[in-house]
Amino acid sequence: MNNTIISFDRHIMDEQRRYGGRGDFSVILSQIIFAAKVVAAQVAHAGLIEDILGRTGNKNVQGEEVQKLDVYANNMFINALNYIGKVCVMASEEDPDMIMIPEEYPKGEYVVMFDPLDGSTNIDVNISIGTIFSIYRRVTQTGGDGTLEDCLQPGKKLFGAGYIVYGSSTILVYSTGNGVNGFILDPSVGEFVLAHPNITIPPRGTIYSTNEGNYPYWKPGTRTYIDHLKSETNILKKPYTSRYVGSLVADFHRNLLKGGIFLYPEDTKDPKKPTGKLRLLYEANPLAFIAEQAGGAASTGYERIMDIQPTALHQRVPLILGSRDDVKEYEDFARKNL
Ligand code: AHM
Ligand code: MG
Repeated sequence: MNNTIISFDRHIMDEQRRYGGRGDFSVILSQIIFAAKVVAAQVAHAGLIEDILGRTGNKNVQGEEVQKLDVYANNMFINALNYIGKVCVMASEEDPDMIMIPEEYPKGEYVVMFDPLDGSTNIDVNISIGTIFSIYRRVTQTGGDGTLEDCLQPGKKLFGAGYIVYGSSTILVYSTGNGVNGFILDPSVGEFVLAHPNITIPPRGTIYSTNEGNYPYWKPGTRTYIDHLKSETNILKKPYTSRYVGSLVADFHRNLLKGGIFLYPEDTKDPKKPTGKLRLLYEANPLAFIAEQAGGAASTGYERIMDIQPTALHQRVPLILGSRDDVKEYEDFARKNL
């Protein structure tokens, strides 16, 4: 029997030996892991701690209600990363502006962005939520504070990305551009251990995940596509299965392992400004990176997510994500828009 358990640290070290790389990056990842473990512990107790579960009454930059656990997670990730001397600037879905590194700490070579607690409307109903993170190399000069230019890089410049799902177990999935690996937090030893090596997403799935309540607001191409998936004339010759958790990380994670397509397409609720809901920097780009690394695809319906040049920190995009052939098929429907 082989007793070797591959811990996250060991995996990072193996990757560094195989592909080269600087220790800086593993320091950043270790800090993210530390914050994630603390958040996982808080999430597990959220039902018991009224103080954390209760709402703050504040609204976040998108005008949505912020719950205390979001604020807690946000602070946790900021405080785990701001003093290590490896990061020059951060940005979070929960903060309207860039998060600068305090004056007393050195500024590093990397930019870190995160959605500290994705799926926050699911916190108080005991459904999986998660954290999404992305890491870029800075493009401005070494030494000083990072700038907006460092934050507004297209996804194709990503250096690494990943997510954590706080669910029936805590799962970490990440990539540094050499494939995708998944780890489970073993609570008895407090370590993430390799559980899903070299994840690849099936090229075609049998699941679609979308908030179908938005059907009346969708463009004709999206409606026809979903009708097609539910028909017996699609490629499977039977209706796709519908699965929608409402936490992007959880929906994506399931589809990554089983194959499928996630859609938050543009809608016309505000006819003057048709748009998607999800954020390019904190949600779409990191998951697009993971999807592509696993052999899948990510698109707005019209263009590759990772090619988009961001223009604002909180820019929203339509997001179609998952199995390659399914995403491609959606693009065909979107283009015809019939
Ligand atoms: P959040 O980051 O504020 O939690 O919002 C993002 C979430 C995603 O996790 C999920 O895919 C989507 O919003 C669900 O939206 P809807 O309730 O409109 O279906
Ligand atoms: Mg989110």
